[in-house]
Amino acid sequence: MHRMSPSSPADSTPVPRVRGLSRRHALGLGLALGGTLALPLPAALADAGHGSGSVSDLRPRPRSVQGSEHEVVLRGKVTVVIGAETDTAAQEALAEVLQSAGSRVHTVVAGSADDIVAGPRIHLGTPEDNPTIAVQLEAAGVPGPDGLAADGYVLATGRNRGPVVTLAGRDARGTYYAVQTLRQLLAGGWRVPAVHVRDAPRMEIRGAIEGFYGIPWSHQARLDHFAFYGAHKLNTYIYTPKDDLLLRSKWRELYEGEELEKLAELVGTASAHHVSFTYALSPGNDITYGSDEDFEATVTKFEQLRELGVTRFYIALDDIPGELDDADAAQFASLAEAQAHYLTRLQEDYVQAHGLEPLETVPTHYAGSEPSAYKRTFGEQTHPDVRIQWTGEGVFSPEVTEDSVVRAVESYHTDHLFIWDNFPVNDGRRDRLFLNPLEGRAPTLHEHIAGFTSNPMIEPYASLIALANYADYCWDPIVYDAEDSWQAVLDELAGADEKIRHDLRVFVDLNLHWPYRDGSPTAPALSADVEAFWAAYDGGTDGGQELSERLATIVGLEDTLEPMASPGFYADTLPWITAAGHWAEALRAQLEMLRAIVEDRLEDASAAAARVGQHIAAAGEATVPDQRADGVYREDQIVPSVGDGVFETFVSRAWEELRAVLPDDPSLPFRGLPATASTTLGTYQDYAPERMVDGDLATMFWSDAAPEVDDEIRIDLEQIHPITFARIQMAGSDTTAGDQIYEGVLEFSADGTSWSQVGSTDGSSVLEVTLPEAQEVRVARLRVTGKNPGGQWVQVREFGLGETAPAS
Ligand code: 14T
Repeated sequence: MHRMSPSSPADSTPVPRVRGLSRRHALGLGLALGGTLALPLPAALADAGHGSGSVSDLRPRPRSVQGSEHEVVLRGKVTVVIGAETDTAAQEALAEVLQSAGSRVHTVVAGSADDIVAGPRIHLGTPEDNPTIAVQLEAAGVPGPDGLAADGYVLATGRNRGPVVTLAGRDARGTYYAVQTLRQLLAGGWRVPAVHVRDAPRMEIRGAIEGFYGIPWSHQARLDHFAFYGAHKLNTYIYTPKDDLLLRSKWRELYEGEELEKLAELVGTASAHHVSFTYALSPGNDITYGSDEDFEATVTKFEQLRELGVTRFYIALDDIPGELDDADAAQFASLAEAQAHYLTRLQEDYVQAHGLEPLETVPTHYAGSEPSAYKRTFGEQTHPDVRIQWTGEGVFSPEVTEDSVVRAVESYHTDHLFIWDNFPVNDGRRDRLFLNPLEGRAPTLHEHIAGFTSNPMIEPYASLIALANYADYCWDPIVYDAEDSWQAVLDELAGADEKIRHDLRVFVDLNLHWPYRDGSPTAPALSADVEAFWAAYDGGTDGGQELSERLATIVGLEDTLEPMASPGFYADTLPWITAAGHWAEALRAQLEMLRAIVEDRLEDASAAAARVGQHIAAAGEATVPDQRADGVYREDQIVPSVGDGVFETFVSRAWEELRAVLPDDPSLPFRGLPATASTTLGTYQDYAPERMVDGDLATMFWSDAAPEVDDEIRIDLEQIHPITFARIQMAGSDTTAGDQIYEGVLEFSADGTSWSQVGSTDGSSVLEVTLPEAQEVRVARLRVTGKNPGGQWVQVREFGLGETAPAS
């Protein structure tokens, strides 16, 4: 009999790493497992024949796994022994697992006459709801789950008048999680390895908050998410999409008809996967915190949800006015005081009165750990049971450190802080997917906070990568290994096929840059191949085979990824997959062009160059849908950004190679005369004005506000030239309007004083003017004559003047 290790999941000490020891050796030492790759199991078990899974494949990694003496083969008829009150979700999940292992399930209630039967048995339940659990654990010599944290469980294999698997939950959810671990151990096969798993999470709250702006997730996506959360041991989903009007602008109105039916199904399905559905209302835009009517309106709304089975409620106070209305100003000294009054009243008179779970909230000032009057009043005056969310040092937090969390807990005067993590949310960069792993959260945060909810992307299935990372991190941050967790979920989404697994990684590589973290990598695998190519090119050696192969793979992704295991991931990411294919085609044409240049076949170079433009134009098509404040869903609004800028930079450099040998080639992108740039607009971050005249379409000027009438962008040629052509390329692409000047006039001047108008904007992102005859010009400006319709800012990729118009 193997003894339980001293480092049971109840204590928080990291278990010793056993990496480097052979599995047999580690088994001999009887070490407990801390979720490292090396496991103290006989290799035969870890490698698991007969189509079964192995302990090293378990995610989240269990806190402790020990070898036991007997594996259990679940073939033919399997008897499941439950208690009268054993969790039904766990029962159903177990029946499904056994059926897909090919077994016939026979369920008996403990205490009935046919308790003892021939063949393999599974005892399922908590020690409280199923009396056979304690008996079986005793026989196996394994301590029960009572000492574990909430959601914990024990899984033990052994023999007791026949082969037995005991699935013992600390509570109903723990029972369900024991089944999830069994499912992973079987992995579609029918052998349960000889193990005792003793497992519990280090964080109590683990999940997602659908809290972004933009197209809310579909009903089906939410249902699919709940199944995924159950399988990955995530227990929380907070419903608060910013563009569900009945949550924010029309928060006092009740749900009706189909909307209500859908919510009912969400609540039921969440609970069938042991996901706690939390309903988060955002009344802050027009509420009077001290008003009885608004309190009643809140309660009436919550009651509608409580009738559907919701037991967890939340008030979201982010992104609302910082001032009180007149009625509140007469009653309260500050916003924090007014909010605390409202929250406390809800907690005491509604939540506690109905025996619900503690109220949750996100304050109006939800970022930064430094003390403030707001945070102090909010924390001190809100009922101490209320759970408070916080986003880290910034709205987006590249790092969340232990020091920062400790300070935040103090500043908010709360014992119940948990993190609203703005990762991988992309509502501020809707052209991007963030497929990089969750990183930068300290391994000790569970000592100070209750947990994490991830604010995901507008694309639900593309967000599953990050969510699996959160599942693993929150379960045990001490052993969380971002790379390992990320690789595991990529394989899960890809499925078993090796080619699909490989190709999915080729795609994911193109979507790794997270702009909120300095030094975040840009398409690292593609970049390495591009660098190797240029090194060989510059060195005059043969090279670029890897790049060619990678580009061929990227061109094929639309087909090769189609049968991947997660069709939702494929559908969500298809605009980016397709755009990547177009970029790869453009680069392939340029590789041909470069080869022809090197071999001095200039006609061939020119012919290859002529094919590039169409692919770049195709990559610039707006194919991503969007939804803005008007609540209307529209197809084809946004140009997907893929490749983290690496494609664009390659293209610019390749054109320079062609320009060096064929300066007048008609395929060359127009390039303005050398000029300096300036503007009356402010500059966002380091998107400086000179980027409009650097000849690089991959870089741009970006204003830090919407333009006013008479604002301008200007270029100066430093001397007079005869000019017949001008082009201004604004927004993110030549084909789709975006951040740009919507109403403006293009004016030329020879002296910077007297101006003549030569053109005006028409709402598209590119303004081109060809004059019938040359004009003497030193300075050109685009001057704003009217407001931008949606208050958009201004981006300018290039602003150029030419003595002659480009050929095409
Ligand atoms: F309450 C929060 F913790 C929070 O993050 N609120 C919003 C959230 O809905 C949004 O998805 C997220 C990411 O864009 O940021 C918050 O909203 C913002 C943040 C800004 F920095 C809205 C405008 C901003 F300028």
